[in-house]
Amino acid sequence: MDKKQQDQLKKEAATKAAMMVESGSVLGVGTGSTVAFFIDALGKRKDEEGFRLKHIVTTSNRSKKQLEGLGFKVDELANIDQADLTVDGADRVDDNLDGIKGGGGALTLEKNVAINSKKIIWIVDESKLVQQLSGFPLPVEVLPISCEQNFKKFASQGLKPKFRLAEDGKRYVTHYGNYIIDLYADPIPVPAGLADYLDHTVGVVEHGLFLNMCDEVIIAHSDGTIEDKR
Ligand code: ABF
Repeated sequence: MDKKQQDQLKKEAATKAAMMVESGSVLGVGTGSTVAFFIDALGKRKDEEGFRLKHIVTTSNRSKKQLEGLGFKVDELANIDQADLTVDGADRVDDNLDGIKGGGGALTLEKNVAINSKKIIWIVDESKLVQQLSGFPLPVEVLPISCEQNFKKFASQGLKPKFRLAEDGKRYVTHYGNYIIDLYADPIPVPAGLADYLDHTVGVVEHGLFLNMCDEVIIAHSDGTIEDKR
């Protein structure tokens, strides 16, 4: 599938999700190229008679800028109680609707928005679907103060860690001033076990395993069909 075809699939999934947003609701908007198409489609809904959103929160400055460019006012997560619906992308989704997210480095805010959402929809093209979470390194946001120790721990566990690098070749620094260690152990045999290990590792801020969180995945298939998986 070439990029043009993949973009078309992303756009189709994104447009379907945009039509599911209820006027007057509190909306969470994620990050990524598929979500960028979702934001464009949301912008078209602004022209609908009476369509308005009570609040919008988002998971990255990139999405915030795109939303504001379309005339939407974006709030901070701390200023709302819960989102009625959050629409986001994902790097991999398995048969249980568990996912790997954070390829774009926004995993910490993504998970904080997700956990404070009544409903979560992921929008993906079929290339993201896997039977077992695999095929994509697992991002782990770590505090700089103990990153070397944690790197060694991950290596000793056979998790094949690599510090994520920015374009200048230096360590990528997240919005919160932390580093990201990507774990290349593949596949992830027991996602819940690894998530529990990471959740209890001092110095880990957040990781990209989003388990038992997603309610529905809208999948655009290369045969032109759009699948709603719940
Ligand atoms: C975001 O969606 C990230 O978690 C993930 O990296 C990204 C995938 O975006 P794309 O649609 O560009 O593949 O939420």
